[in-house]
Amino acid sequence: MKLKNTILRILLLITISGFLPHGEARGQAVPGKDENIPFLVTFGKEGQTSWGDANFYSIFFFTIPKDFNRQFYIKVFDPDVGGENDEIQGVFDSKTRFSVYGGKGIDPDKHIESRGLKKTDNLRLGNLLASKVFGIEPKYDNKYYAFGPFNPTEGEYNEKWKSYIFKIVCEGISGDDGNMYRYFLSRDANNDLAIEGANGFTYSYTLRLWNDIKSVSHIYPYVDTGIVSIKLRNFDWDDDGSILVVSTYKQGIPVPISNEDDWKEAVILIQPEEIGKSLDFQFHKKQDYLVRNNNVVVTIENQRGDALQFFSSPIGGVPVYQPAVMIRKVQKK
Ligand SMILES: [Ca+2]
Ligand SMILES: [Ca+2]
Ligand SMILES: [Ca+2]
Repeated sequence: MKLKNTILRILLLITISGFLPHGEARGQAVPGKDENIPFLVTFGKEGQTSWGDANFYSIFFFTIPKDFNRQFYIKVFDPDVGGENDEIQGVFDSKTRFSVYGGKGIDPDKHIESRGLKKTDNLRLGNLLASKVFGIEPKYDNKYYAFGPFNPTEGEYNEKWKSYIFKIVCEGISGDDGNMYRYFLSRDANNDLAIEGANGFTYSYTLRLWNDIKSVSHIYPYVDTGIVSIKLRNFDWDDDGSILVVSTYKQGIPVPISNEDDWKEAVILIQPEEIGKSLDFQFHKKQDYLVRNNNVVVTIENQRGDALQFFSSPIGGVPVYQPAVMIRKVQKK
C-alpha cells in the first residue's frame, strides 16, 4: 500500500511538471504574473502628478533571445482611455500614444538617454516601427491591440543578454484621465503565446495597486555584479501600508513610503550573496482601511546612480528568505 502511494505521488509529480510548458507566460506579460500588479498606468499630460503619475509617459523594453528567428507581436491590453478599467477625471477626454521602437539608439545599456529617466530625454530615439493613438475606443476596450509583426533583427542587439532589444513608449498626449493597460509579448496576434527566454523590463515603473487590502504586489529588481547598495525611490504612495525588501538574506526590511505627490527614498546595502539574483520588493496595502485607486511610481538605482532593471519575470526565480538557522542545518548534513 505504501509503495502504491509513493508510485502514485511520483506519477502525480510527473504530471504536474508536465503541465509547466517551457514557454509559459512568465516574463511575457507586463506586469508579470509573479508581480501581482493589476495595471500599468499613464495619465494624460493635463493630469495632476498627485494622481500618481510623475511624468505622463512610461517606457518598457522587451528582450528577444537571438536564437528566436520568427516574427512576434507586442500586444497592448485595454489601450483605449474610456469604458472599463480606466480612471476617469470629469469626462473621458484623453488620448494616449503607443510607439514601438527598434534599431540603433534604444539599447539602454549603450544609450542611457533611452531609459527616459530625465524630463529632457529624447523619447524618440531609434527607428519607429509602429505607432497608434487611442482615445475612447470601444473596439479595444478591455481587449487587445497587437503591434507587429516584427522581426527580431529589427531590434538593437545586446551582447550581454544575447538578445535583441525593443522598446515601447506610452505617452499621455492629451486630456487628464488615467489609462490603465498591460503588455503581452506574443508569437501570435490573437493568442497569448510566449517566447521562450524573452523578458520585459523598465527603469521606472508607474503602476496601479489592487483595490484589495489583502493583496501584496511585488517588483523584482536584478542585482548585477558590482552592486554595493541600491536606492529605492517611491512616489505618491498615499501612505498605503508598507514596502518591504526581501531576499535570501533579508527577511523583510521596511523602507520609508511616500504620501501625496512626494518622493521618498531609502538606501539598501547589498550583501555579496545577493549578487546575481533578484530582490523582492513587496508592497503590502494598508490594513485599517482601503486606499482606493492607488497609482504609484517606483524607481531604483545603484550606488553609481545607474538605474536597475525590474524584470517582469524575476531572474533566478522569486527570492525566498533563508534564515541563518536553516542554512546551518543544511550545512551540517
Ligand atoms: Ca477627463
Ligand atoms: Ca485603458
Ligand atoms: Ca497614489
